[in-house]
Amino acid sequence: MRAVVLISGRGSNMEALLQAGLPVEFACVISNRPDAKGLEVARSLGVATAVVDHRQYHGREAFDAALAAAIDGHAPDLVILAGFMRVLTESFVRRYQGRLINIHPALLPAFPGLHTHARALAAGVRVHGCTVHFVTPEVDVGPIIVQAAVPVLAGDDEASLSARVLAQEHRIFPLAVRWFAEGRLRLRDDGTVALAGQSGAGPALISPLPDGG
Ligand code: NHR
Ligand code: GAR
Repeated sequence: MRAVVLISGRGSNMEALLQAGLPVEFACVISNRPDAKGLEVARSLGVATAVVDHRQYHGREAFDAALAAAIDGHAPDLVILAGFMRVLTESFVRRYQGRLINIHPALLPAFPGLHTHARALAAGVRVHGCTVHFVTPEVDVGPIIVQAAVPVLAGDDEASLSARVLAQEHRIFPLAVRWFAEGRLRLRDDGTVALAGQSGAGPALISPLPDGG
């Protein structure tokens, strides 16, 4: 299985994927920002990198066409958005339907879009988290593959909450990619997720815990 990872910044999710010992050949890490820190991390791990700078293109269609050309040179089975910050056009998404996944820093369908941790704090939710999903043309509504929940604690700010969520992102993203690489995960034609070999229900997260809990 061959994968291409798209990033825009720090690249900690990308690094978690590269370091997870997955049965995946990471052919290339591509950033839309030349200064993305994740590019250096990828190189230091021996993975090829490329930049497709969105500022060099007039309009999303032209950028996405250049991005697709860079991706298709590697003939990937899976294209992974790992902190990739540009909304993709419908034609781009359709080209990679069923082999394009994203990690979103919220429990979708709550808090799609940007600034999810600040919005979760403002809403007063007691449970927050992250979601891996197949990408569809409409942003952040694609079929959900796996989610992890964390408590929102008294005194949390954006930094503390995002760090707690990020630790779970680094667990569930490699898990989802492993399922895909093992042929256990696919997007059905009806838009639902098929995952083979799932065992029984795990523990529940209750936040805040009742007194004495
Ligand atoms: N594209 C499609 N068509 N569908 C999705 O589900 C996508 C997508 C592209 C990216 C990631 C997503 C997230 O997890 C993602 C999912 C960027 C924006 C955004 O508004 C929104 C959602 C996501 C990523 N980006 C601004 C834009 O104008 C730029 C913001 C910036 O550069 O900082 O593209 O949250
Ligand atoms: C992650 O929290 C990821 O879920 C989020 O940005 C961070 C990237 O960190 N993605 C988005 O907000 C997509 N719009 P990373 O570069 O260290 O993986």
